[in-house]
Amino acid sequence: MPLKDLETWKVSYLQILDEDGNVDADLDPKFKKAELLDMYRAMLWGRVTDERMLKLQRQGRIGTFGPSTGQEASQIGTMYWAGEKDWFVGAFREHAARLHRGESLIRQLLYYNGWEEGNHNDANTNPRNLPISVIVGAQPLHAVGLAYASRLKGEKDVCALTYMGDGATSEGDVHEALNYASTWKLPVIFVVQNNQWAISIPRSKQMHSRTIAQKAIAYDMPGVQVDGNDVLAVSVATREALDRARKGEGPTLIECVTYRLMMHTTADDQYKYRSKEEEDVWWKRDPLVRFRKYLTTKKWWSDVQEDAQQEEFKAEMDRQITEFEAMTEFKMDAPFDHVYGTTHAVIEQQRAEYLAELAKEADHG
Ligand SMILES: Cc1ncc(C[n+]2csc(CCOP(=O)(O)OP(=O)(O)O)c2C)c(N)n1
Ligand SMILES: [Mg+2]
Repeated sequence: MPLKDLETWKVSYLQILDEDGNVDADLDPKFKKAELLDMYRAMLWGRVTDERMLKLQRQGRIGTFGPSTGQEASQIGTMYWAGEKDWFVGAFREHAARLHRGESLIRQLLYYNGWEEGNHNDANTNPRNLPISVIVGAQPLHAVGLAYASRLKGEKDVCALTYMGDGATSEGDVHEALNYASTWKLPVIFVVQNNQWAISIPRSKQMHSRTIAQKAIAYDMPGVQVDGNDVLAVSVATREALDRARKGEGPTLIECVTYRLMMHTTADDQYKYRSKEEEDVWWKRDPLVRFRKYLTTKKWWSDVQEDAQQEEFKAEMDRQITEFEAMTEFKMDAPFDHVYGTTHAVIEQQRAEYLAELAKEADHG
């Protein structure tokens, strides 16, 4: 049947910094040395704290934790360029991004020990950071609502950056969010961290689409696939998306192709469903290693600086962990505070029963 083409589409891919630390000269964004070093330190802080959290979990000092090792370029390459007024609407695997956005390690320790206090922004935290949220795919709708509200309030230049995994893009909520953002031309950046797995389900069993970036086409918004282990590519895509959003040109979807180098969470054994060999391939693409190679070649970073930085980070981690472990004052009934926006008789009754139970336990020593 002879049909007329109404539109044809393409999906673009961006890589600037390859696995060996070489930069494509034509695409080099030529960021300032200070910016590059800042980004590297932020990625390293994310990595070393992630590794320490895993150890703490194995020692029984924190509860279940979902590591972000391997995804630092996707997280810092996006979050680094966000402004104070922008909304950060993360999910549950944005450890590095959260720390960069000013959340303390103590806050993470609180959260992963089950204290409600780990959900609260303190005086030092940007009030536009939303707390950790484990509901797969729920966050993009929140980002859309916040971007819409910011516009209604007449705020200028405000964007919402929201994060999700490859698995989350199979959720209806994500598509509603994409549709609303596109229809209302909202300043939202959808960051998909395609880390190849949704717990034990590989991307190939999750969707037939060859890319996640192409899902943007259905909503007529720009979508791009980037090497998510290349902080320069992620940065360039993010800056373009922020620019467009601030000019009133609407949302963007950025698919960061990356890999979850560790287990899904500490409650998971990834070798039940994938091989060590597969992981080895991705360790060679480690976002930190290639970035460090690049900085070292430029003579902007050295082994001596690396060692000194690691020492400084270790001391800072020790300090925050000690401070956290000395904390004793927690609000035991905090989980009852936010079930509804206002007090509710049944919840208050349950709160009273719970507190009475705790008091009884305390009496029995
Ligand atoms: C609505 C909902 N369904 C199921 C779960 C259980 N769950 C937690 S993480 C996860 C997989 C998410 O995969 P992906 O979106 O790729 O993110 P990743 O864990 O790889 O970062 C699932 C199914 C959940 N938290 N929320
Ligand atoms: Mg995933």
